[in-house]
Amino acid sequence: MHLSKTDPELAQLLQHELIRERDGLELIPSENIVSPAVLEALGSVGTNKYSEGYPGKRYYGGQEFVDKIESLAIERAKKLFDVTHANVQPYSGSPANQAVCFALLEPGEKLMGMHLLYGGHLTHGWKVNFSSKYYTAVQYPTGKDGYLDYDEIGRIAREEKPKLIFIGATAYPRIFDFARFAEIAHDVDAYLVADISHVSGLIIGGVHPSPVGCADVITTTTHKTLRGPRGAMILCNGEESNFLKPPPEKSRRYLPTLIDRAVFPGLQGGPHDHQTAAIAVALHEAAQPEFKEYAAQIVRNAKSLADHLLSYGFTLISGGTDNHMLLVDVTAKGLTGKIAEKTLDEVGITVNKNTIPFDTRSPYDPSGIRIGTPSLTTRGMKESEVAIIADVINRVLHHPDDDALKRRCHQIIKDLCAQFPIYPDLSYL
Ligand code: DSN
Repeated sequence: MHLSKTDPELAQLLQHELIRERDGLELIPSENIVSPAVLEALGSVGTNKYSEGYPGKRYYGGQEFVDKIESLAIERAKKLFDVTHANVQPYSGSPANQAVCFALLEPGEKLMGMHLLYGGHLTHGWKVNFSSKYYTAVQYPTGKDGYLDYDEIGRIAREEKPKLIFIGATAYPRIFDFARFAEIAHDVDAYLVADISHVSGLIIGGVHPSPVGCADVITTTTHKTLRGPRGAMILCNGEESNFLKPPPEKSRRYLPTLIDRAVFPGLQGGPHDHQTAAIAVALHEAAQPEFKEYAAQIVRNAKSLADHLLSYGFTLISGGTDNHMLLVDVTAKGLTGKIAEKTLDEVGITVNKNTIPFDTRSPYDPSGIRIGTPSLTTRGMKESEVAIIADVINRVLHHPDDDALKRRCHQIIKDLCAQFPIYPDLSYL
């Protein structure tokens, strides 16, 4: 109401985005649809406050309620992930990983992570990112079969002796063997950092193993399978020392203080208190029994989509999925990732083009697309709806130039979305 009066131009744009999300299927695996409660907390008065520091240790006054909000988020995170320390202030996943590197490495020291073009993340050592500009980065690929090759990763680690090893990915459809990575890291005396951004909701839901007990530090965004607002958390175990001074030793023992001091004042200024409030709500939602069923259904839907696409002759990297995402090599169908993304967009299905392991094409027009099920599962869709979606994907990707077919398919997707509405009471006009 206020928005449409104050800024009708912006209100109109938000309304268009709302309708786009309502009428279409978001199948980008890193996206989700937050609850109205999370949305409300995110749009709250928390945005007005400055709170440099941590609960009980702030540099500004007026923190009596913000301290409680942040403490609630911290306690919920600790309980849900079974760790003794949680920092909920990182603005998002990249700053969270940056803070961990800042906490544990000196400039120029060596880190190792999964190669971006094989499914890894920018912040795990990609050549144009801070993680390789300010540190020495070594990258590991997947094996030819699309799976992580733990023997090869161990060999690279022994040869390169990194001080920090990242495990985690943006495009990896299989389970991570955290215990195996812990052995590798232990062998070379490296810190192991598990970036569970993509699978944190699956871990909470009990359908993916947890890295707790294997990794020294865990980072996660809060907006993917965890279904919260944009943001991130850093989780670890250890003792806290006096926050105002560097810990007496830079060791695993004082990880909590090393991490906290790296986030603030090392890297960030004031936390986004509205975001922290919304993270607290999302963690509360993720602690409910229904969330376990949600996580299990995400995986069932992804496996079902994989089975359908395989039956239609599509090539899936690693031959299927264990989690919420599929990586499809569309070149076998005479397409490129860019064409497939655009074609699906035209029928109301949003995916993203993605490189595949050993890709010979450029990231701007790679060989693959990434498809994920967190968002359609939030809408309540199950295997029978997945069958309809798979059929549409199959038909349009076999006939990307058939406009009449695309119009029919777009209507099928719109009708499907109308049966599983999102934010029915919301309007920006
Ligand atoms: N951009 C995120 C993703 O799509 O996986 C990773 O940061």
